Amino acid sequence: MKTALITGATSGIGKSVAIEFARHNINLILCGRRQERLIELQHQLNTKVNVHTLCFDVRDKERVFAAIDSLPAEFSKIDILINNAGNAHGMNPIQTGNLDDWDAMIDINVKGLLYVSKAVILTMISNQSGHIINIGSIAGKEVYPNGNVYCASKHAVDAINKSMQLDLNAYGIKVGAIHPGLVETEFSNVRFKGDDKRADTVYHGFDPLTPEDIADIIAFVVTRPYHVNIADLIVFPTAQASSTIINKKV
Ligand code: NDP
Ligand code: 8X3
Repeated sequence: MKTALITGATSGIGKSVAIEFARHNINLILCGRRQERLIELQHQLNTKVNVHTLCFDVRDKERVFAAIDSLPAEFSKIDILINNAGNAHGMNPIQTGNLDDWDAMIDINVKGLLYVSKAVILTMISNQSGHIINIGSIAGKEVYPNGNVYCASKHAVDAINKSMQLDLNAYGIKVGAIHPGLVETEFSNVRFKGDDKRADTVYHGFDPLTPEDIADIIAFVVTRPYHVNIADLIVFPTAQASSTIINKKV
């Protein structure tokens, strides 16, 4: 049986990937900061597969390496890494952007992804195998008004994904990115700092993607034969044509 480490497994896309992977008999290392949610999901899934939880903030590099070092032997061979933890914080024009929001997006979406990857890649290299999936975004392929630093962080994920493909090619490690458009999760609640009414309007008037849609695609990606690597994939809801062109019915 394979083992997957999923960051951001307490909510949204990461949580749905955990549930979908359990259906595919993939053992799970669930990561996030909200311990109670990790434990709840562990209880939900551990009748199907082995589940271990790691509670850490991806910004804290010592904690990242210590957490991955602490894995019990049966979880220490990580076959699949889902680099999913991340969020947008705020949505302002560049001239009025909040510096703490900028730090959060760069520190979590970019540096956090790098720390976790480094810790896991070392073991993948010694195993000469592994599969890394980086969750980018359509915001990593284009920019939109007031998206500035979030878009920059996801453009960085796109570049890191491509760089990993080059650097890890010699080790038999698969690397690919999934770039979703609008997925209804807690993403906009976080972006708008708990203004749930504003968050809801993002997904009004059309059928957004669900986190289960993305999990279904990720399960397909990780179950391809070894010689097949899905390297870069943009996924939109049908109503979406770009970050700003959405066919809303209201
Ligand atoms: P959610 O807000 O529902 O989930 C975000 C997850 O990231 C949570 O599990 C959260 O866990 C974790 N996380 C956030 N900050 C940290 C941190 N500092 N340390 C550790 N974990 C952290 O949003 P989504 O599921 O939508 O987002 C998942 C990924 O998908 C993100 O990278 C996002 O950018 C990307 N994405 C989302 C889209 C969308 O429309 N929703 C579209 C395209 C990409 P906890 O708070 O417990 O730490
Ligand atoms: C999340 C999608 O369009 O809000 O990455 O940036 S968007």
